[in-house]
Amino acid sequence: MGARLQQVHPSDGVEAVLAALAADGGVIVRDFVDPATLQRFRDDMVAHAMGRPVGTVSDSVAVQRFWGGSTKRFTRLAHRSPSFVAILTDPLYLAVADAVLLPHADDYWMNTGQMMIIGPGERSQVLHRDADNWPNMNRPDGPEVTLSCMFAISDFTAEVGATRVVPGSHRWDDYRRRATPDEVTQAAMPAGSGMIYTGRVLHGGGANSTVDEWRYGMHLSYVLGWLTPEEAGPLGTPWSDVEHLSPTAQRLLGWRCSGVNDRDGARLWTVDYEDVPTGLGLID
Ligand SMILES: O=C(O)CCC(=O)C(=O)O
Ligand SMILES: [Fe+2]
Repeated sequence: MGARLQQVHPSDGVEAVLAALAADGGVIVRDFVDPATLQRFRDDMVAHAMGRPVGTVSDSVAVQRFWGGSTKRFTRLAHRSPSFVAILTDPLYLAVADAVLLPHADDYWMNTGQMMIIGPGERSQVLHRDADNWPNMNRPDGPEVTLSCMFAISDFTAEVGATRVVPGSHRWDDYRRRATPDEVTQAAMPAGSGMIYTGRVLHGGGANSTVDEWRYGMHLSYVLGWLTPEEAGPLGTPWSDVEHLSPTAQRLLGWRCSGVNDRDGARLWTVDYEDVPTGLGLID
């Protein structure tokens, strides 16, 4: 039998997600986002994607290849859609992140929330591990540093570029090894599903062989609180965007400092920012 990912439902509970994640490095959660939130978020993303260019402004050929020449990407999702925060603070996703990341840090925060809208004609992305962002962290005996989910905002099919995944590759002894074609599967799933995956599993965007369909994917990842996230959260989501949000959402978006549970008094990511009420901002 070829490579495949397991599928679970939120009602199966966090233990079912963790078991599949431990075995395969990735797991599809069906009906992850409720239909009303999905509809509102998709409408906001379609509006933002309109008129946006494909590709990247970077001069680096490596970045251009990774980014995709026919793919639209953008971040600042909490700023662009009020519906984003419900997904960011989803109780099941946070329970999985607690189990995977809290053994290695007092807290974690958003790494990035990024739309990955793969357009017609896009080639498949290089297979990679997201923990590559942090040098020396991506190794077989390394700690879990990041947890990601690729949410299907539109239906993910093989033709439209569903994420390619190599189940079990997080458990390989040698991370330099390349996957053989029969070890690769695709996270085909209906809109509203999400594929949760560890930073140590090989994966990459799929090729879009359609002539006129765009794959709306939303990558949302968390990273240990003592590592620098990919996205500069507070620069993209000003205080006026987050002041009415819960402390959890503020922390995930980088508006609270890291290490607050650490009894030795250490703090990371502090600032003395006068527009933020004392006790609520980064100094808390
Ligand atoms: O678009 C996808 O399905 C995955 C993209 C990805 O893994 C990345 O850009 O890091
Ligand atoms: Fe990735």
